[in-house]
Amino acid sequence: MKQAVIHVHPAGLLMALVGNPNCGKTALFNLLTGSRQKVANYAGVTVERKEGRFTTPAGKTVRVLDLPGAYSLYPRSPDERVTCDVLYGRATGEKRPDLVVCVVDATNLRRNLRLALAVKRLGLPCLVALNMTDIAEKRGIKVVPETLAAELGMPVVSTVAVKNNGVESLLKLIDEQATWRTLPPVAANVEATEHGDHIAVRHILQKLGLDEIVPHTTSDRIDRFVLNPVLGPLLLTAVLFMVFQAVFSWAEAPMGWIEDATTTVGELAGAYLADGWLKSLIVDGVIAGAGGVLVFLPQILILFFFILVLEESGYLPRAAFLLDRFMGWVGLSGRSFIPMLSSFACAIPGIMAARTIGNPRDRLVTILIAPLMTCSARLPVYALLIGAFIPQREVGGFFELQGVVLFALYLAGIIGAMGVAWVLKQFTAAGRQVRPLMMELPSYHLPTVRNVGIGLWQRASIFIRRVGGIILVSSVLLWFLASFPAAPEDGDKSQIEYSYAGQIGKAMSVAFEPVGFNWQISVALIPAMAAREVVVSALGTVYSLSAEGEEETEQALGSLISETWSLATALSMLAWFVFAPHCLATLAAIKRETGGWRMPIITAVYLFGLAYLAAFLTYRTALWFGLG
Ligand SMILES: Nc1nc2c(ncn2[C@@H]2O[C@H](COP(=O)(O)OP(=O)(O)OP(=O)(O)O)[C@@H](O)[C@H]2O)c(=O)[nH]1
Ligand SMILES: [Mg+2]
Repeated sequence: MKQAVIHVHPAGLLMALVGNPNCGKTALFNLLTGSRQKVANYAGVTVERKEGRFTTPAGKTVRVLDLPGAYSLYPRSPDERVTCDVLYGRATGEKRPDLVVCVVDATNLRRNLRLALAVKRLGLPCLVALNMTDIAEKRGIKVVPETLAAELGMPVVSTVAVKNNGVESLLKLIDEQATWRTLPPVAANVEATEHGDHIAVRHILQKLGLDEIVPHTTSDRIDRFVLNPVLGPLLLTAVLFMVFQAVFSWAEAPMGWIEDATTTVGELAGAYLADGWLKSLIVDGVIAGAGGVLVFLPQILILFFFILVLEESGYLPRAAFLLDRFMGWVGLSGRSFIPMLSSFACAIPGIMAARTIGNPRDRLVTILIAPLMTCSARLPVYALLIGAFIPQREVGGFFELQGVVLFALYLAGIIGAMGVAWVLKQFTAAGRQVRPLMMELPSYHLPTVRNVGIGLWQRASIFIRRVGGIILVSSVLLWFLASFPAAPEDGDKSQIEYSYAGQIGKAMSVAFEPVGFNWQISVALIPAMAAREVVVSALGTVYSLSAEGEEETEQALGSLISETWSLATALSMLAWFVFAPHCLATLAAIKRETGGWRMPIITAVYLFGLAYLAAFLTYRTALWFGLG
C-alpha cells in the first residue's frame, strides 16, 4: 500500500522573515545563516529579498528569506511591495513560504503585533520571534512569551538577535512538525480586517498589562538637544565637518606606511628584474598603477568608521527630520536623505535605497541626483589632488586646510544635487506639493565594537578586491596601450608619446584644452569610466612611462603632478570629478531600478554636461586669478 507523504517542493522548505522596519529581521537572518547582510539602526535598510540557508539540530535544511520591513500588507513603496509579493505567492520564481517568522520588536508591540495578526490571517503557518527583549526589559516592559502565545494563538519565542539569545529555542520550534501546519483561526468574534487587528491588539496589550505607553526617557532627552531647531543643525554640521577633518589628520601615518611599503616593493622589483617589458609591466603598470590606489585605504576606512557609527546610533533618521524643511525647498522630502547619505559610500546602494520612497516622482529625482553625492571612489582622486596642491596648514588655529577643502568638495556635490532637484521641481507640478514626512525615530543604540569591526573589515576587503580586480585590470590594459607600438630607435620623445595611448590622449586633449586638461589627464579619463579611482592608477602608469629615457622616476605621483600641473588645472579636474559620472556600474544600477535605458542616458548626458561646465568655469576663473 502506498503511504501518504507530505509533498516537499523541489526547492525544499522555505521560511520568510517578516516584520516592521528596524525590528531586527536582518540581525536574526545573519545569526541563523551566518551571513553578513547589512544591519543598521533605521527603517528601510533591507530593500530587496535576500536568501540564505541553515540546518536545524534535527537536520532540516531550510531556505530562509530576509525581506524588507513592512508596516502593513498594503504596500506603499517598492520595497514593501517585495515583501507583500512573497507573502501572497506573487514573487516571480519563488514559491509561497512554508513558514513565516514574524519578527516583533518587543519595545513597540502596539504597531508590530498588528502586522503579525495580518500575516496570520493569510493562512500561512507562522510563529513570532519576540526580538529586542533586552531593550524592552531595560525599559521595564516585561512580556511573558507564553501569555502572548496564548493571546495570539501562535507560538512565540523571545530573542535578542544581536546577542545570539533565543536562537536555540527558535531552532527547536522550527524542528517541531506542528510548527509547519496552518494555525486555527482565533478571536472569531473579532472582524478579520485591519481594523479588527487594531482592536485585537488593544485587547492583547491589556491582557499583558502593557496598555500604557512607556516613554523612552533617554532617547527623548537626547532628542531634545539633537532635534532642537537651532542646536540640531549646528550639531549636524559639526559632525559632518569633523568627519572630513579626521579623514585627513588620522590617515596621515598609516598612509605613509603603505606608501613606504609600495616604494620598497617597486625598488625590489626594479633591482631584481631584468630590463624589458615584464619589468615595465610590473613597475609601471602594477606598482605605479594599482599600488598607487592602495595608499588611500586608511582614508576610506576612516570615512566608513564614521558612517557605520552614525548608522548604528540611530542618528540618521534624526538628520533626515532636521533636513526635511530644507529638502522641501528643492521639491524633495526628508525621505530622500538616507538614500542620499548612503550614496556617500557608493551611489549604487543609495539608488537602491530609493525604493523606500513611496512617491514615484521623488524616487526618480533621488535616483537622478544620487550620483552627485561624493562616493568613496572619489576619495582617492580628491585626496591625491588635495595632497599635491593644498598645503598642510591650520586655518583659524583649529581646522586643517586640507580637510576644509575636502569638506568643500563634498558640499559642492550636495549643492549640485540640490540645484538639480530644484530645477526638476520647476518642471514638475508634483515637485511643488508639500509632502509631510512620516518617519520612525528609532531609539538610540550604542554601536558595538563587533558590528563596526565587521563593517570595516567588509569595506577593506571590497576596496582591496577593487584594487586587485577592476583597477589592476584597467592599469594593465592602459600599460599595454601606453607601451605599444614601441618608440623608434632614434626617437627623441618618451615612449608613451609614440604609443596608442599617447595618440588617443593627444587627440582627446583638443576637446579638453578649454578646461585645462593636458593629454595625460585626457588619457586617464577613458579607463576611469570603469571606476573613478582608476584615474589615479592611470595617471601613475602614464607618468611612470613618460619618464625620459632609461632613468626611472623615484618621485611619488603627487609631487610629480604638483610640479608639472598648474593649480588651475588641478582645481578644474576636481570640479570635473564632483559631477562626471565615471562609473558604468552606477548607470547600470539606474537602468535596473528605472527599468529602461532612458534614465541612465539622461543621467550620463546631464552629468557630463555639468562636469564640463563646472571644470570650464573653475579653470577660467582660476586663470583670471592668475593661478595658471
Ligand atoms: N539591543 C538589540 N538590538 C538589536 C536587536 N536586534 C536588532 N538590533 C539592532 O536593531 C537595529 C535594526 O536591526 P536590523 O536587523 O537592521 O533590522 P531590520 O528589521 O532588518 O530592518 P529593515 O531592514 O530596515 O527592515 C540594528 O541597529 C541592530 O543592531 C536586539 O535583539 N537587541
Ligand atoms: Mg533588514
